[in-house]
Amino acid sequence: MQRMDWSALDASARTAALQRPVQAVAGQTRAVVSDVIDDVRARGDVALRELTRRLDGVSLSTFEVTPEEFEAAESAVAETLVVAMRDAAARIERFHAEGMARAYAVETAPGVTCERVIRPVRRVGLYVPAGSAPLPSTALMLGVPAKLAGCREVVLCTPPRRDGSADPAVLVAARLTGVHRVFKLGGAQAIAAMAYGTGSVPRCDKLFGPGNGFVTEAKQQVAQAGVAAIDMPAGPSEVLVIADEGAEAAFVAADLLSQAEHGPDSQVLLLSDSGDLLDRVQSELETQLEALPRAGIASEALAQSRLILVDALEDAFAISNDYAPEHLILALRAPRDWLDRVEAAGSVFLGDYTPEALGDYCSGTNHVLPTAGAARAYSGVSVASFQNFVSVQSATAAGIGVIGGCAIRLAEAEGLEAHAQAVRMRLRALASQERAA
Ligand code: HSO
Ligand code: ZN
Repeated sequence: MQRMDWSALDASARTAALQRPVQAVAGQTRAVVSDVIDDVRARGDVALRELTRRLDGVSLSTFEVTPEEFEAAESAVAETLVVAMRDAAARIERFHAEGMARAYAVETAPGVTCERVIRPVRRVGLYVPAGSAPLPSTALMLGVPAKLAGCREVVLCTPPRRDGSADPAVLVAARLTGVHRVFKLGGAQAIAAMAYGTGSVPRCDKLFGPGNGFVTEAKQQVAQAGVAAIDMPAGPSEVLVIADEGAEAAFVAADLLSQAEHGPDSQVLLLSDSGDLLDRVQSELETQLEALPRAGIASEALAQSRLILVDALEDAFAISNDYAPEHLILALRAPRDWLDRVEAAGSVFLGDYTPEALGDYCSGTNHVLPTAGAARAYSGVSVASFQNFVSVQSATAAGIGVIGGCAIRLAEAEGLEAHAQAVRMRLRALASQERAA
């Protein structure tokens, strides 16, 4: 853990303190991913079989999860977990449904109506990682909004295990949310399959979900090629905690560790105006870390973490807004009073009893969030991520009579005569109809 005093740092030390670990997508990763994509594109399922054998160490003749496999998964998953997933899905649905955009219509001039109608993205591809830990919660976070949007075909890929099966909890979560088809495919090959389509995997219009460096790179490459849209560039998970003197050190440490255990490249920052709180958190981190099954991973992440002393909480918010964390925890005595100061963050957690883990799993908000500072301009996944907004307009004869002149003047200013003509022609037709009448 690196401990620093913000007021003692010069500008370049401050920049360095907020630097995320460079996601050096080595040129090699880029090349490997582009080879995989080309191969899947050219040889479809044959390539998928070879790649799955080589990269996941398992020979599969078919990839799609069968009804029998779903049933087996259902009996393999403990009832208590099924209940928890159902419970979580219901709250995620509640929150996301409430935030759905609505269609609307407004008369912008007499006889001119402008509308917005909403259509689901037709075919969407969800990626649920299973690398260091299978994440059934991610299947819920993607499956629920896809269902609310009404996507016609929801496809999900998750890597096969050595024995050729998929993680049963992921399958149960997928079924719970109404995902239509699940494929046992992982890595860049899964992304390529959903982007280009193969004999067995349908081509998807938009791809969603987190993944390792290869998955993220593959998403970026297919998006760049204009083959499929993607939700957002998703990097390693991160949390920034702002805590005051009165914060519970054990709680703060536990939150930092729950982020750190995600991966060695997880980002963990703590800002406080109390040196005493920082001391207490530091010692809590040491004790709690020892007892964690994933202590190895967490301690690697913690080595990169920073505990920063600030002169005043206002400074902490300024730093946080520059950093734009994926998760922002306000371990403050009056957290809501500070909310207006938050300009950029993926998801905010208020007070001592709102750990990030609640949002990760079951409070209702989404956990697929912008990382690496993308929160400055991107939002987390929502129902809108699975929808297209289409504008519709209609003008009556009276309507074009009211606003036609406006269009003609702008078209003339732009030197676009055909535009002006398209309007003038109608105005003339109306004038002659009127004369005839
Ligand atoms: N904190 C992760 C999501 C997650 N946590 C899944 C547990 N499971 C990124 O927001
Ligand atoms: Zn998490």
